[in-house]
Amino acid sequence: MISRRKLAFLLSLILAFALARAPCLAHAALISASPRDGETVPSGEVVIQLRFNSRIDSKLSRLTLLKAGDRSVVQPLETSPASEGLKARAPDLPSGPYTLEWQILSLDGHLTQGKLNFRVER
Ligand SMILES: [Cu+2]
Repeated sequence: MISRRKLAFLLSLILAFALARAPCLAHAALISASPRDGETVPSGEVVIQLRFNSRIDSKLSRLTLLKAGDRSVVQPLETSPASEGLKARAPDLPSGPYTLEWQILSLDGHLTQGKLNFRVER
């Protein structure tokens, strides 16, 4: 028969393990994006909107828009909080391929990042 002390130790191990893993279930994953990856949008102002599956810290999250060919930063994007996500406006984008890189801090303190490509055409 297993002693109480051993049982308590085992239970605390299991609990510690569960707690250590739990926060990682909550970090932010992209659930929708506008423009979508691979989308072609008309030239002019492009409104960028990303939504995640959990709440994020919008002050410590950032979006970077790059010209896909030479990877030059188009301009610093001003982001504003949207519902569980981020919003930004890129005024007057000329035609061409672009890459949007995002780096998000979720409220559990984990950083996630990713990117998507879209095209601007007149
Ligand atoms: Cu996490």
